[in-house]
Amino acid sequence: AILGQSNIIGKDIIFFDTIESTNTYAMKLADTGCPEGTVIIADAQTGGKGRLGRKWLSPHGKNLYMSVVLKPAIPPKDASLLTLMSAVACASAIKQVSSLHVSIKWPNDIMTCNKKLGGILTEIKADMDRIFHAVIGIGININLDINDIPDEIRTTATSIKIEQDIAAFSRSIVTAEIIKELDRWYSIFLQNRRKAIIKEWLKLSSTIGRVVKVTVGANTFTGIAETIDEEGMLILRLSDNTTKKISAGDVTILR
Ligand code: BT5
Repeated sequence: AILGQSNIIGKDIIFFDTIESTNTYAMKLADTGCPEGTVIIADAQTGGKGRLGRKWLSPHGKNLYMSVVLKPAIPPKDASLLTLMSAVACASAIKQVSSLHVSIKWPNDIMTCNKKLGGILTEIKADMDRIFHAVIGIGININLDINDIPDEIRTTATSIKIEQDIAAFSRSIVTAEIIKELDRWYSIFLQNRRKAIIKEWLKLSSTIGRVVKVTVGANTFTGIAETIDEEGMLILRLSDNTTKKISAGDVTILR
């Protein structure tokens, strides 16, 4: 084995022209049994998914829509660490191949210039004690044009092409670098070096230290995003000086 590589992710890559959702397909494939590290990539998704039943804009031939099957022997409560690890891998990869300033907004947003460049959707199949398999879904806007973006997200979404103001950016270069970085960070994850993942996440984060509003279902909490804990939970410092741990939610950076 090569040092710093798990050599697990991307040994098998399955390409589709059009698919409903690479995540949905990968979850089904994992159910029937496939090697860990199997990657599903599609040129277009007809039912691209975000979190909580939201939709992911997935026009043909423009962006990266990818899912990775993992089988880590961890309890389900540690699944958020997989999201953080994947965000670190994606942000590092895009930084390396582009000239963009890339950051991570807790928990799953890949950001540049205060806009969303990509997102991660982690799905798991698990019982109370352990994960049977996890699917990491990665959507990165590469050659998305302004005209492709619907009004509702015109001010919040962007792409590498839009931000770099270039004719086109190579999807395969981004894809290959993300697979390489995921493989590297997954090997760190498997060595149980959680501190190293959290440390790199904090370095790449644009959330920590900011005043944020966090929406969790029908509730909103406003405070200073202080840090994340070993499980990837966001620690919010509220105005009454108490702290609140948040496991999932949507963050708006206020100042
Ligand atoms: C995410 O959800 O950010 C997770 C996105 C994961 C997409 C990948 S693509 C490959 C794999 N297969 C799938 O079916 N999904 C994964 P969330 O944080 O819930 O953000 C969703 C919200 O972002 C939407 O409600 C929109 O407001 C916005 N949005 C939708 N499409 C977008 C896009 N292409 N770029 C930027 N923002 C988008």
